[in-house]
Amino acid sequence: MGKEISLITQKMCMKSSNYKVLILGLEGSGKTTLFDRLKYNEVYIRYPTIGFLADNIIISKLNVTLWDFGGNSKMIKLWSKYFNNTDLVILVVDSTDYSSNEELSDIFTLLEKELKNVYILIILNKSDLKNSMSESEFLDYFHIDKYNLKICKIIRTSLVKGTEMKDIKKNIKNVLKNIKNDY
Ligand SMILES: Nc1nc2c(ncn2[C@@H]2O[C@H](COP(=O)(O)OP(=O)(O)OP(=O)(O)O)[C@@H](O)[C@H]2O)c(=O)[nH]1
Ligand SMILES: [Mg+2]
Repeated sequence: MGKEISLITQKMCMKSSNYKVLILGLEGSGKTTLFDRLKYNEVYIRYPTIGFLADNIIISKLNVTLWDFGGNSKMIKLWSKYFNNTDLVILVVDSTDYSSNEELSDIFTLLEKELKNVYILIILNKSDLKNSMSESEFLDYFHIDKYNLKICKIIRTSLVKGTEMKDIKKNIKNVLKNIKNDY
């Protein structure tokens, strides 16, 4: 009994001290731009990510290990090796990209299969560009309702301009705090 209580306490401490958040999405969608916004509140000129970046950051007083993966097809095949113990997925979508139907569909299928109990925050990025789709256009165009995904929120934003960052952080915090309360 004592041992069980101590294990539960350990688990609570672990959860409250560190959360694992993955940033996923196709190449060029803006994952590293989001990583930089969350870590530095700045954007930098970046090359396509080879492999991944991972760093500990504080989001609304929560300790988060943020993983930013390269979105090229070779790397996507390796993503699932890093899925263990994920608390939240942030999926970044280029809202001007109407041509990646198949690739995005593969990602939705992967998430549905490998991370079925994990919340997904969708960032509909590049809203500053004129052919950027709205949230409802996105839902229709990619037939999102056919996937069994735990989408907690869709936020349309321009990460280069830094719009909606407060809302993004608030939603990350809300999902993570609820995970802690599940124990
Ligand atoms: N216009 C516009 N460009 C953006 C926005 N967000 C990111 N970009 C640009 O899109 C390009 C790709 O951004 P990254 O953040 O490197 O994309 P990524 O998803 O990390 O790409 P990979 O690492 O190759 O998978 C860069 O030139 C960014 O400046 C945005 O909101 N609007
Ligand atoms: Mg990148």
